[in-house]
Amino acid sequence: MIRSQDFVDWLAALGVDFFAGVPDSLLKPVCFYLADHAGDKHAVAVTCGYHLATGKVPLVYLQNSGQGNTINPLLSLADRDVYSIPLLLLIGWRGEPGTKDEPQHVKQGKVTVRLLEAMDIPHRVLPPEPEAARRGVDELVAIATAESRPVALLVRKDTFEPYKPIGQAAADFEMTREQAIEAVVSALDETDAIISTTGKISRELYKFRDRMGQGHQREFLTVGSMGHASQIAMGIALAKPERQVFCLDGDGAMLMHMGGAAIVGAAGVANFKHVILNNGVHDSVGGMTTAGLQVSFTEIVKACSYTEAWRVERRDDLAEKVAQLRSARGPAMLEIMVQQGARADLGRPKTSPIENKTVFTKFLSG
Ligand SMILES: Cc1ncc(C[n+]2csc(CCOP(=O)(O)OP(=O)(O)O)c2C)c(N)n1
Repeated sequence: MIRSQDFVDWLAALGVDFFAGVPDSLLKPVCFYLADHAGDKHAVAVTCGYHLATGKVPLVYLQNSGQGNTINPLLSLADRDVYSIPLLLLIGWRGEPGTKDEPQHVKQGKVTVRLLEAMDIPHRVLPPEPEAARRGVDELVAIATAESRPVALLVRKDTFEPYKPIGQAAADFEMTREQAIEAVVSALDETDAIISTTGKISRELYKFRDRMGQGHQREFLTVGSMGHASQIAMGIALAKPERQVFCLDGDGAMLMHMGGAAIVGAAGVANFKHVILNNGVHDSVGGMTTAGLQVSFTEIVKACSYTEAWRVERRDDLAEKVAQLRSARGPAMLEIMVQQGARADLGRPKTSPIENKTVFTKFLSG
């Protein structure tokens, strides 16, 4: 396995000293190491800017599910046919054929290499043996530099040694995310629909329903497609104006596609109710910091024409706020500040996405 510090040192020796991206669990050690030692920034275009200002080759880290998000800046900005910008992509390869992974990773895993080929991006798998890995890094950075183009390293599970972060101070909020989800869901009506975001929020919702023996028909678990839950909710809310539609969102997911708030606000969807569970981290992939505690989601959505937005920290205040959210004319939002972390035995949905869709659409049509 590779030590994150060695990996970053090899890159530094090649002049690669700027890093940006969205974390992935396969890249957890290196993401935390970078957060401790290099700060955190956001993805392809920011690295292109860094290159323009320095001439250096920056690194972008991402889960392969983020390939779609990067296609546009890679092909219409960094590509040799446009501005020809050298970048090193470090891609966590979830759903690699032959490995067992969650349903949302299967298709993406199959097409990861084909997408890189279609985009004409030289790539290789990062070997776990340090010497071979270093040679691979050297060769790829040499190609990126000589040909002034993006190149990619694919990272399999257990390529990096675990790394214990030093610089992350967890926010000290009273509620756990699980407690907040239970309080929100318990206050809803039988007819209300819930669209939950990617990661542990959906897993905790699923577990809660299991524990209560309530079935899973009232929620759509957005297991992949991070950042898109609110738009799914908006589509449903528009089509089913008689129903209250709740989106359970994370701060990381909200930040990833925050433009959605403007669409929701401008459309004035009265039955759209947005709940943001803000822990200031990407908890589901290990807890790397987001900008969630440095922005005001309530001010943002109000500026996007949501009718109401509240922020709640205390467990005792939550029930009243959920009731207000439910009865408000939307689009309205409740931001709930929650602790980082989840229970150790948190499971995953036992039903498939298609089964989820089938029972949910039946519920919606009822
Ligand atoms: C495009 C993309 N990049 C990365 C991931 C990996 N991923 C899954 S959940 C998650 C974190 C979500 O953070 P947040 O919305 O704040 O919710 P939390 O996990 O903190 O509850 C990430 C980064 C992904 N699913 N999609």
